Order: sequence, then structure tokens, then C-alpha cells
Amino acid sequence: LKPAAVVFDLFGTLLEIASLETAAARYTADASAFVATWREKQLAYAFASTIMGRYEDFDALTLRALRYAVDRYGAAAGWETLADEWRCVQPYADALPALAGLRATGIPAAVLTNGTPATSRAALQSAAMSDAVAVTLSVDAVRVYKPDARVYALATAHFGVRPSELIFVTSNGWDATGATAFGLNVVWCNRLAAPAETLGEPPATTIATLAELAPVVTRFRDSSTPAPEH
Ligand code: LAC
Repeated sequence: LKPAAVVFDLFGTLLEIASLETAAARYTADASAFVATWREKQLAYAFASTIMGRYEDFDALTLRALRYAVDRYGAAAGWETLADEWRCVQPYADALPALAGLRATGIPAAVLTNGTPATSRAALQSAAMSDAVAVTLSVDAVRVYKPDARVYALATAHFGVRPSELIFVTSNGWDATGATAFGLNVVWCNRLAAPAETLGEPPATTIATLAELAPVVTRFRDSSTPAPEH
């Protein structure tokens, strides 16, 4: 069963959020804790705004979360410019090789992200991934955030396929839970060796880095059943 596409989460999966620490260190003492809180609040506001039915785009929520991190840790004047750093988050070292390997299989790569169309496009451009990613789908089209089913439906609608015909790759456990619930063939790239999520069904496959993705995709393509547990 040739997958119609391999759909990737963007921030945290292809792009390394910890790379924001370099810019943050110019404004605050504990850059690591600052960025971790910034990301945690960015996601918390995405979840909360969806549950409340009060959508704001990811750029707006990222700025609100940044302000929270500044209030929590302090930051030098001019910290607002840190919000623009999401347009140039560094790629993981395994990301471009994995996209190149996918290109060799002829299966298109797509991105499905909480990010706004503009910020996601800029981030892919900055990471030299624009050519490798055929299409970028943003939650902004449905004004709710992952793991709402309407987000994953953007991918099945775009490709005109059933969930079982797509592979979805994410490093975020909560995203893997949501995509699995929707019926996508999920590859969880457990980069941080985190425990398995205890909510919902486990992902079809777990890998440690994207270097392990090609054999998973090939196995999926050469079998009629979803990619087996890795
Ligand atoms: C994304 C991050 C928020 O959707 O996981 O790109």
C-alpha cells in the first residue's frame, strides 16, 4: 500500500526548538529554562484556546507565551524580537537527509503544523527545506489546534485519501496520540527517549531519530498492513 504522502509535524520534529536558546541567551540568564517555559506555554495556550473556542493564530500565542517567559525569568529590553526567531529555528541534523531519502522513494513529503502559513514557510525556507516539502498545511485553515481531529483532516482532505493511506511523523507525544486517534499511520520520533504517552492508543511505530524513517516507510509501502511496531 503506497502511502499517498509522509506528513511531518514541523516544530520539534523537523526543527529543533532548543536552537532558540542561542538567541534567548542574548536576553536572559537561564536560556534553557526560558525556552522550555516559552514552548510549554505556547502549546498550553494552543490547547486552551481550542477548548475555549477562542482561536488566535500561532504567532499571537507564541508572543503571549514569550511574554509569560519574560515575566517568569526576566529579560533584557528588546526581548520582543525573540518572537521572530521562530522563522529561523534550526533543523535537526537528521531532517534534511531524511527528506532526501524520502524523495528517492517518490513519496511526497508534507508538513502539518500549528504554525501560521507565513512563519512555517519562512522556517522551512530558513532550514533549506522548501524544495523537499511539497505542501505545508497550517491549522490556521480550520482555526483549531492539534490534536483536534479537524487538523489531521486537513491532510486527508488535501491528498483525497483515507487516514490509513498517510504516514504522519511527529516527535510530540500528544501529537502522536491525536494523529493515531484520527487513524493516521503514526511514526513517533521519540528524540528525547521520553516515556510512552499513557493517553489513547500507542503510535504504530516508534523511532529514535529520523535516520530510521526510510526503512519504516519502505516496509509500509511493501506491505498491505500499516507499518509494524518498530
Ligand atoms: C507544530 C508544533 C507545534 O505543529 O508541534 O509544528
